[in-house]
Amino acid sequence: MQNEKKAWWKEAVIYQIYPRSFADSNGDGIGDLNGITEHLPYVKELGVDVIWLSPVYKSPNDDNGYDISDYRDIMTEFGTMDDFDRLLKKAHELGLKIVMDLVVNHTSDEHSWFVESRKSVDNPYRDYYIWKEPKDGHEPNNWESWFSGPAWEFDEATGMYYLHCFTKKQPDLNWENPKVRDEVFDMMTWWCEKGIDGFRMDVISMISKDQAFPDGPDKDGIYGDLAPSVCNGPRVHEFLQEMNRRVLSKYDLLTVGETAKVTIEEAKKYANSDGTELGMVFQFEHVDQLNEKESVIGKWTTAKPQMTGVRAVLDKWACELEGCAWNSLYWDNHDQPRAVSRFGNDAPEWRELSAKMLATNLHMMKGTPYIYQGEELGMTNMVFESIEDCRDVEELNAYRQYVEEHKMVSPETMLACFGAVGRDNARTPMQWNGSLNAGFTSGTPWIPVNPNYKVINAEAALADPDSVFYYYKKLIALRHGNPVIVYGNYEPLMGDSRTVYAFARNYENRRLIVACNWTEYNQPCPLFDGIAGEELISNYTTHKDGILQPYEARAVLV
Ligand code: TEU
Ligand code: CA
Repeated sequence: MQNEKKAWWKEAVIYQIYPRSFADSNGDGIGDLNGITEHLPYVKELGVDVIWLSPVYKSPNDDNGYDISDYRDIMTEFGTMDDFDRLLKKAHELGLKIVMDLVVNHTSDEHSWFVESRKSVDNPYRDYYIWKEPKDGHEPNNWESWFSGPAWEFDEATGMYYLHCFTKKQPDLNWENPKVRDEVFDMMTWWCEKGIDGFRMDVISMISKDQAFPDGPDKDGIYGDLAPSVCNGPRVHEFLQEMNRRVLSKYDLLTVGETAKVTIEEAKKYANSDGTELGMVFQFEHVDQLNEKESVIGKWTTAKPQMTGVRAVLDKWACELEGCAWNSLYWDNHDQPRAVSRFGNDAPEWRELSAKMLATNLHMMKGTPYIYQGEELGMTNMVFESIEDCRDVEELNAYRQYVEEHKMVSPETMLACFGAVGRDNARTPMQWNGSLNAGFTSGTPWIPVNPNYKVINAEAALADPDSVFYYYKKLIALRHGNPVIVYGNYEPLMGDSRTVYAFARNYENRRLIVACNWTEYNQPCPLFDGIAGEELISNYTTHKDGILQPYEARAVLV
């Protein structure tokens, strides 16, 4: 039997808020801090423990706040530091913790450090960023930025290139420079002293670069892949251990690393149970899973993932981290399409059933679950009629590169891919009620509202005891009341089934059996036959012997 170390963040459920799309309090069409504060009772009603706020810092919004120009100030559109302090206080009064997004792989090009850095080669801030001489009059290497185009930008002032793994308005910080680390750790301490409860660390696996800066393997026939030289780099664990010693270990924080390209072997270091680095990491394998014939180009596809592939990944992570590192669990976030559309079935007759099935599957697993705003309503993907409907810089750049410049993909195909896996699916406004703009704003929303808001919205969900919302609420309460769900070890079941995802959790003589039918047909499932146990939750009120009904999910404690 496992003897897992206990921690509050292992027992917690996290709710992610994307402030720009959550609630607009002043009618400018952009969600803001006061909008969040007003809706805290809604979050409390759901029963989660922690709110993770996507970035709220000062930013010119090239990448919706993931490009920070001042770490100690609030984005003008979102409000003021007083608004933030009020939000934090109100949240704490309600017993909700607040986890901040920490974006320190890069800053905005409008951050004062970069404004200085680009001025001259001997500026004191020059080495805060990564500058290279041109190579044969070109970029220093063949790397493609994560968001299309070269990862290097030429700067006239000094005739050199700077590295930007993301957009050219997101120059990468040079973590080799001890002054950069001092600045970051001071800033983190400043937020901790304010009383925040943790950090979600943006692309923290990318802070240490291979200092040889070699060309990467061909990526899309145009550029090379930077990931091998940038993700899980040579000094990343050393840097995180230093961060842990100097900041994290001094507070009782939830820390989760967003670790692009993390492997199990690396995760065991990042999230090691001795606690020398981070509490847990987000892995990407179950959302990045694509075989070559399914990819239109790069990440872009319209193919839906198969349950068997998703299960293989999640089971592997659950089993291999058992006892040595803590897992995080998620179906979606602000970078991913909507869970029910991607993994379930968003047709009206199956949407709620399949959303509940997916929720059961994830929330009964081992690890800390994350819920992305609107997931608890079963919000769905969007249909993008034209590129005019899209806002995400990743989508806009991909469209320019693949459709307009290289003519590799037709506009129709590209838009279909955006509708399937684009980040804007998650960023359409939160659907509060059936009134104009889903009750998100009285003005013009910065991104179109999903037209299905009249049916799918929080007001309707709160009025329906059978809603997806109350199902999530029950799952969260079950986790809080049953240590087997938090600490029980993980045991895959029915590995031969192509349709039913099943597993058990074992803890102190209790055994929890979970089975989820990922299809719209009856499927065989013998697990509950002749078992006398307590049904903790199901999305059906009656069951049939030996089968699971369409999208049926059950969790039974024996
Ligand atoms: O995302 C990093 C990351 O790995 C994602 O780029 C992901 O692979 C991609 O969005 C899928 O399309 C983080 C943030 O979550 C994202 O919103 C930012 O744009 C990015 O870093 C840069 O800060
Ligand atoms: Ca606003």
